[in-house]
Amino acid sequence: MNKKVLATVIAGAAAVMMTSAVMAEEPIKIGFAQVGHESDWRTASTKSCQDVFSAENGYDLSFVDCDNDEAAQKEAVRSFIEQDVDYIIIDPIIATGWDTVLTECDEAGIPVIVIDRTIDDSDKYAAWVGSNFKTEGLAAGEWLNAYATAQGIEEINALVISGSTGSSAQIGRSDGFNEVAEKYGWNVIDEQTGDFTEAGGQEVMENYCKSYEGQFNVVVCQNDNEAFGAMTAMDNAGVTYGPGNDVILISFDACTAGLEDVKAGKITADFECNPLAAPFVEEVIQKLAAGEEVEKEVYMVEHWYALEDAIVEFEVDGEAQEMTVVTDEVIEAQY
Ligand code: GZL
Repeated sequence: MNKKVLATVIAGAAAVMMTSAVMAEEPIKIGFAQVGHESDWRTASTKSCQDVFSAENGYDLSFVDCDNDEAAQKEAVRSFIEQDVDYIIIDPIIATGWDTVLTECDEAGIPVIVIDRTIDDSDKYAAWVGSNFKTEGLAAGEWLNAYATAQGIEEINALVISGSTGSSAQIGRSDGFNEVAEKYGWNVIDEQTGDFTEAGGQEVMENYCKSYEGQFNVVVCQNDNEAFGAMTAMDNAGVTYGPGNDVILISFDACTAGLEDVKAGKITADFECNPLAAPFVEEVIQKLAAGEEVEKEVYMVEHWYALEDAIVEFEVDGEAQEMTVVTDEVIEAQY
């Protein structure tokens, strides 16, 4: 069952469960402080929440797009406390600086659910639903080792375009990939942030093409939108990428447009980060409402994508990894 269908089924089931609540009670008030609107991934994440926490499903959603501004995000959370919402959802722009405002939520008796990125300096929240970003980074590194070996590529000279500095997605993906790079003695020439945006990816790649002309054979973009920008910059600089070309291009997120670039032979491997977490957040809220225990951490299921020729066997932490061949059907079913 593909992601969209699964999310719909879960949302539908939840809607049925909530309908009775809707018939009986006031809408459940939810405050959601979203990172921003920087990427296709973010758009899908926002839609997932707005689809699930809708008026028809018995919710009153206060949504704030914090535009990648940490101060605005804290302000949004405090506004939810003033509105006396029933639950607060936070996708934390960066992983630290949260204990004070989470203490205020706690004192106001408002449960907080963290979605997607993590909060690393406080545990004053009911649950977190998201991805293991370090696993994503490790998978990208171990895949690269297996693929390069299969291709007879002996030397790896990599450039990294990282995500928003200090976000757990950037920290995890960098830590994972760099751990593998060290293990195999690769040369990671440079790592600069593209802030998870297409413009950021293009700007960094333009600088890389000037500073490191002819010195690199791998580019790692920590999300698809950065990869789109990097491809524009490489096109303009006459650098070819994709299987059999100058550069192996690796990306994360595996959004629909990213998988289209895999199928077109531009991105060689795309490591998914699943944005459709809202149905699982709703399950947490329903359990909290029923006074039930909730898991502190809920991990999303994710896949690693490539074309047939780039499907190789590799392990992460001793566990064999499955890869998914990108086809039109896979693209159609993606978020
Ligand atoms: C990861 C998420 C990241 C995506 C980017 O879970 O926080 O932020 O990888 C998005 O596309 O900008």
